[in-house]
Amino acid sequence: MTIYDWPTGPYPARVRIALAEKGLQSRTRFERVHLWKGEHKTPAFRAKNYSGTLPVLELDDGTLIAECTAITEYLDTLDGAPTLTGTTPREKGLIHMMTKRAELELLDPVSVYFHHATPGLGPDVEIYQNADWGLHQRDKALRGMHYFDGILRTQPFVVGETFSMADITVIGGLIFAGLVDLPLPDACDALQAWYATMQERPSVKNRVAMSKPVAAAA
Ligand code: GTS
Repeated sequence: MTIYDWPTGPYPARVRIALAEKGLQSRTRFERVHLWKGEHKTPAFRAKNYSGTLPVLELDDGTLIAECTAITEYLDTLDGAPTLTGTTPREKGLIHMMTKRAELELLDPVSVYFHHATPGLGPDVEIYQNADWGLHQRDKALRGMHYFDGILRTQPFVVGETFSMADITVIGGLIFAGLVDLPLPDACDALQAWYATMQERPSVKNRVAMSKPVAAAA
């Protein structure tokens, strides 16, 4: 299977982390789509993903799956043994809810802040910007950090006792926040401690290097 992405992108990071957690790297090839050149907005790429965003998974039969949640669910059930999206109906419901909440309250607002209230991907790609909206979303993201800090004060992971897609989504939000110099508030010490632990996971640590070409044998 092929992943179309940009190695340092926060949304691509979510799928890279999921691939590593599932041990699926060796079955995956990466195709780089140059975000800063706007390659994700070309008609050719939009034919793969109408939304013009990364990442996109292409299966060997040509099936295209966009959206990090959809790709993660596909990868997680590929071997029939889900570890990231829950096994019981209760777990599945909670993980889906908290993943969506992490997108709505943290990751997507940071992304809107980047695209609207900073130069974003540059004038050729950012054809419409609204700085007020971007700053409003930055404040929403900061409130989201306080929310997840509260969650992580009483439990080791975003959904209880087990690492899941919801943790990966919060990690994506904090990766993006780091890239746009949006520091975690001092008061969010539980979130800071959790993130420090998450960054030690091999899946998180090695996510960018995952797609580096292997040097040819001499
Ligand atoms: N809802 C989508 C998903 O979950 O896959 C959002 C994907 C998304 O926004 N991806 C970013 C993108 O394509 C990639 S990155 O910013 O994390 O690298 N952004 C480019 C743009 O122009 O919106």
